[in-house]
Amino acid sequence: MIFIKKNLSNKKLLELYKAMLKPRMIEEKMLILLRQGKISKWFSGIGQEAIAIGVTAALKEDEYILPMHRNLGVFTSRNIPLYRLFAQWQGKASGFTKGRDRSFHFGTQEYNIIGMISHLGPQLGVADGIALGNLLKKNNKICAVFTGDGGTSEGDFHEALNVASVWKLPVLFCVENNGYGLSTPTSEQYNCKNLADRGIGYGMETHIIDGNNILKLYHKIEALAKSMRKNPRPILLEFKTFRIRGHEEASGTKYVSKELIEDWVKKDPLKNYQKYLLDEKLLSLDDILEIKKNLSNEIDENWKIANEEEAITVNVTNELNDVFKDVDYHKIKSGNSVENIRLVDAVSQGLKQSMERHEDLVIMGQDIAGYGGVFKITEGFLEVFGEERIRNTPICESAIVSAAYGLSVNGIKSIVEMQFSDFVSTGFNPIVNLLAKSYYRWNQPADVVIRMPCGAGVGAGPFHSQTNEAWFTKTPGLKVIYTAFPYDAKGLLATAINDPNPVLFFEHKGLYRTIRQDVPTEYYTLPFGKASLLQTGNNVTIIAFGASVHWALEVLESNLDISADLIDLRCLQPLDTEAIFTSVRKTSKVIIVQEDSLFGGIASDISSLIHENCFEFLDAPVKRVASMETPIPFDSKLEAQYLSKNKLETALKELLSY
Ligand SMILES: Cc1ncc(C[n+]2csc(CCOP(=O)(O)OP(=O)(O)O)c2C)c(N)n1
Repeated sequence: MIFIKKNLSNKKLLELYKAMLKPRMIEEKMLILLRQGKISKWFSGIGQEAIAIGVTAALKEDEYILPMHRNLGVFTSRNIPLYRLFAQWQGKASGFTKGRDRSFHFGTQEYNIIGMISHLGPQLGVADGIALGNLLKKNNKICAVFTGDGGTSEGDFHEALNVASVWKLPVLFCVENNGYGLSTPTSEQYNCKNLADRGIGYGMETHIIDGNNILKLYHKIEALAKSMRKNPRPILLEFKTFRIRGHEEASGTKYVSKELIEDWVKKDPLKNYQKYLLDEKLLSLDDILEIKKNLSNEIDENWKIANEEEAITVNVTNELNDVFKDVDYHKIKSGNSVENIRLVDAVSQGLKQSMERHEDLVIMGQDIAGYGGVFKITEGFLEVFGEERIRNTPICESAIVSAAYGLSVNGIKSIVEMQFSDFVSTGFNPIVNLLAKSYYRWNQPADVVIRMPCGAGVGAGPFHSQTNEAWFTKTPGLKVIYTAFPYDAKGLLATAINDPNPVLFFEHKGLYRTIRQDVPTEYYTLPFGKASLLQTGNNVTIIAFGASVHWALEVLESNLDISADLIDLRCLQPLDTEAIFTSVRKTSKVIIVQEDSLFGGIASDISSLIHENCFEFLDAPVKRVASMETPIPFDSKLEAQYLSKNKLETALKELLSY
């Protein structure tokens, strides 16, 4: 292996050596501790250290790095006290996740490191968001994100590269091609010559780098980083290296030929570099002993601290309190002037006023800029707020949701418009795994609102008419709002945007242009978790949300003899259980109507809550009314048959006569 020092000082050369030695020695210790059962799984990066060290050394300390599971060197290079890393691996309080997540699944704003979620790919979109934040702040910073060769097969990789290229985001995409993804060799992972070639398809600068030669690697990345800071753009780097140990320690390396491993052991980045330093007389054998002794002491002392730390205290309240970041809700009252507007106008007005209020708030979505969105909610926004804040996106929900999270990591609020709520399925993973779990895992808020135009009544068939709130209401960490009226939509949208937690904001598109109301013209907020009691009565409680509220109103209008409490939930998560229980205790009969099909919908959970909390007050079994157990069909007659709307009146009368 040939090393060329170019203009690097001897001090820098030695720093790079020590930086590579440190993770190597920590790993060697961890492998022993793993066998003793003192730490859980271990993903070895032995033989790949030069990449993490070279990249981290080339970036500035205040530039974000997004490492993967084999990049211990990123963490050690940022000088995280070792006892904190060790405590993290043991699930102790001095770690970074209060025992809630393992190994390298954490981030730390203190050290500008954003760790991975197990799903690998979303990491790349998060880097896009961080880089977008850097561009918007005009701070000339870049960021680096890692993935393995296996991870490049995920759609997220392709989406993230595409977005980065279209938006010219200063992201260094680092692919560590180490020959295997778990047991799968690269020949079964992809069918192109070099992974770097994939960048060409995205119009991106790419480089192939020897991942085991620290000096080549450092020189190259240092130069690229400088150039990216001046001329922001994404660059794809493929590092050729090899994973000489198993995927994780328990799984071994039976599927890899001994010869191949032996070949790569000869290319060990640390040993070869050490030899170079010895040959150049920059290092002596005594120096090595001394450096190793110091490192070994540091590791042992820190291990002792972590090992002696008590196990995490188990406390239910602590866990529940960390699902959401506390919100300091300020009610902002509306002025006196009102205007009679449609639901669609209320959403648009709410958005616009929040854009004025939060100067760096960004909206992202397909066709939302010049075109104004398919429902024209952001029409005219581009002219007022400019293309940096009103961002048309490529069709890639997953990368955009991940990027929204990255913006949040970088301190910027954002809103993502799903063109139709049905399409959220292709952005599902980052919502339920990245956004929803972030605060619980490492207290990093995901300050993102996802707008969800949903619902039936427009004859749009199985992929444009779903109401899919139940996909999210069951995931801890997400707030779910679903309004039926313009006044609520505008006020609750403002609250959703102020809230630092992830919010799914459902807007029923069948109501967009059919429901009007007097709505304050000025900005105002409404509190989450408060249902609204639309009508009061004594004989039955009707619980509804979204379009079903209007179905219930229609039924009550044509049956004036029915004395009912009508509750519009407005917020599904958090749910106003008090309003529900108070009403049920008064009326003793309850019907819950949802537009979604029955099984697994929120009506089922509300029904259970009522049974558990109000059983002795009930005069009849709780009735759920929901749509058919089929996908929602296109033809208007089929759609009408499918929808729960047509069953409500009969079910209500049956319940009343029970
Ligand atoms: C979406 C997803 N599928 C499967 C896995 C299981 N898994 C974890 S790591 C891994 C291999 C990753 O290979 P690569 O990206 O090449 O990284 P390496 O482990 O080689 O560093 C697999 C299959 C996962 N974590 N996430």
